[in-house]
Formats: sequence, structure tokens, C-alpha cells
Amino acid sequence: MYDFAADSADCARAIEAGLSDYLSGARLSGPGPAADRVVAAMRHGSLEGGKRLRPLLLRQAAAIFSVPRETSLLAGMAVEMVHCYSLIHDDLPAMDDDDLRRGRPTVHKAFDDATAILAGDALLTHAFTILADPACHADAEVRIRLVAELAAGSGVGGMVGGQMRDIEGEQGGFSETDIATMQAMKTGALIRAAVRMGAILGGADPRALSAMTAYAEAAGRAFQLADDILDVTATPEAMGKATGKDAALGKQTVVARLGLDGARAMLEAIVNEAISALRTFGPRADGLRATARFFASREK
Ligand code: GRG
Repeated sequence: MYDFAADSADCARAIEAGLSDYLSGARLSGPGPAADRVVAAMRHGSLEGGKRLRPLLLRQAAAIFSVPRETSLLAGMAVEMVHCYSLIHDDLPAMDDDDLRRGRPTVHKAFDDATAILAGDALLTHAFTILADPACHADAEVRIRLVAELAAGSGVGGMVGGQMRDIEGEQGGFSETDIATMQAMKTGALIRAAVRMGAILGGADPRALSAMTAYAEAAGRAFQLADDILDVTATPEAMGKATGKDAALGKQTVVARLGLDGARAMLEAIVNEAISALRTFGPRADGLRATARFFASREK
């Protein structure tokens, strides 16, 4: 029987070790102390913490097609590097201006703003270096598809565009549809890319890829709705956070509209939608099913 706790812990360990190895000075071979400083900031922003959910989704999707864990590791590291870059930049004073991330000082607090910008830029860049390397996959066509998928999830049609819409939304006037689109781009697009990259690694045919995409889109919505619910139910710090920009948007979230019970019922329905998209895959998709359920039950 599939064991989510064991599998997610194993994935987190593998990603931590893979990133730590990749982000060693020797591997990146930057000359001199300036490179040492940016590599240290990249390490600070990507190691020791994080649930590593996107690499987990990627490897669970790949596992449906019997791709071994070692084969999906590098692509998982690439997705996680993009995620970590987005968090480093999101924490900057020009964006959310946060002092803490994963219980530690944010990168711009531990270093400085310029170094944090460069560390994020470098993580983004090296994510694509990893995908372009034949070590990631022997077939160049697969590598190109992985690059295109991650770029689509991260760029203006995905995460960056969603972040821009989020910033615009601070002025108010966003409809529910606008908020749903913003969230699908800002948070959902990278989750979607992670799942599809796993399917691409596994050589999924168009039908299977479209079922996986339906799963990923519902899972992304579940992740975001769980985050909105956590914003009002979690720790006092989370309540404090909801007094700023998030609160301005928060007035228009599902939680505000339906109340907590209504939002939880909707979350349950979205998780079921994600799970039913996997019906053709049988027990091989138990990992992805468990992760969708985890999204609904997570406490941080
Ligand atoms: C700066 C281009 C750019 C984009 C930023 C990801 C993002 C876009 C902003 C983060 C804002 C936020 C808190 C969104 C809610 C959902 C989210 C992405 C939470 C953090 O992801 P987790 O829970 O974090 O996977 P860990 O720490 O486990 O990696």
C-alpha cells in the first residue's frame, strides 16, 4: 500500500541532497568571492526546509509510467529551483517584504536585496541548465519538452504573470474570476508543469497527458484553497499576515464568500475532482491521489 509519509520524506531527502550537491561551489565553478556569495545565498534560499511538493508530484506522475525515482530527480530539482527562486523574489521588499521564510531569515535579510535578486535569477537560470543536460534525460526531444513546460509554467502565461496580476489586484476591483485566474497562474501553473513534466518523462500519450493535466489543475486549485483556509485558521502569525495585502484580496476569497465550512466542503469536492481525473491509471496513481488528499489536510 502506498505510504505518503515515507514517500514524501524520501523525496524531500533526495531533493535536499541533490540540490546541496549541485549548489556546491565546485559544481557551479564560479571564480572568486562574488560567486561564493551568490552561491551561499542560493543555498540559503533552497536548502533546509520546504515540503518539496512539486518534485514529489513530478516523481509520482512519472512513477505512473514506471520511471525510476533516480530518473525524475534532476527534473524535480529544476522545478524546486524555480519554486525557491519565486519565494526569494516574493519575499523582497518590493513584493511581500517578508523577514522570515521556513522559520529562518529570508535571503534578502540574511544577505542583501541585490544578492537575493541575483540568487533568485541564478536558481531560475540553473534550473534550465539542469533540464538541458543529457544527464536529465537521454532523449533531446524529451529535454526540449521539459524546458518548454517549465518555461510555460514559470513565465508570463504562468507564475510571473500571476504575480503581476496579484500586484495589480491590490488596487481592488478584482472579480472572483479574476482572482481564480490569478491564482491558477501564480500557484497553479508550476504545479501543473511539475505533473506534466513527470508525464513527459514517462512518455505519456496525449490522452494520458490530458488526464494528468486535469488532475494537476484541480490539485493546484486545492492547494490554493487550502492555503486560503490556512490563512484564517493557522497560527497567530498567519492571522497577522492576513492583515496586509492578503487581507485586501482575502475579502474576496472563497473562505470569505462561503465561510470556513463552505470552503472546506469545496476543498473536498476539488480533491475528489482531482482524484477522479486519475481513474484510468489504477493503483499506479495512488501517490498522486494521496498528495491531493494531503493538500486538503495539510497544516502548514
Ligand atoms: C516572484 C515571480 C514571483 C512569483 C512568486 C510562489 C509565489 C509567486 C508567491 C508565493 C506567495 C504565496 C504564499 C502563495 C501561496 C501558495 C504558495 C506558493 C505557498 C508556498 O509553497 P509551499 O507551501 O512552500 O510549497 P514550501 O516552503 O513548502 O516550499
